[in-house]
Amino acid sequence: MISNEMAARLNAQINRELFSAYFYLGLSAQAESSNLTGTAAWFMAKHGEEMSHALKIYRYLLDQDATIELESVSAPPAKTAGIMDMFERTMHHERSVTSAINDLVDHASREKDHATHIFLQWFVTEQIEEEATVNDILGRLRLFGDQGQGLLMIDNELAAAAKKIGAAAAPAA
Ligand code: OFO
Repeated sequence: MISNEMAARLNAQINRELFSAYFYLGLSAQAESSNLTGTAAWFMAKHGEEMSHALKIYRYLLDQDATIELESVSAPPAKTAGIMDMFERTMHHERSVTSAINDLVDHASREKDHATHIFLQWFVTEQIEEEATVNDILGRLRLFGDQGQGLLMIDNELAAAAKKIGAAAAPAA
């Protein structure tokens, strides 16, 4: 059993994860419309990951006998100005999620809620990995360029990375 306050904060995080999924779905659509099929696949894989994050918290709340409160999900941002803008927005977004996760961990500590504190460690680690990945993509875009051959190479790399995300997310046979 967790406190009502902790449950409310985790419900708000479900909403943030659902927004993240929506955010990536929007970017996937924009990338596909620009013929960046690898980038579109990568954002679609991220969409799936974020849905799984929302469901992880959903499951935790139910296991803790807390109430699920689903709120409306905000619209994703308007059209971006190309691949660099997409990943800059992604970086900004992931940093804001990291900050929200850190606030949740702080609150679990204040409440001495050890179960939630342990549960959230997975999200802390996930955010480190996500920020590092996006930082790497941005670095490669700056190095090789966001047009022509450089863009084609990065789009191909993102296609391969999307397959790996999909394989990692697939249930074991
Ligand atoms: Fe949910 O992993 Fe980042 O946002």
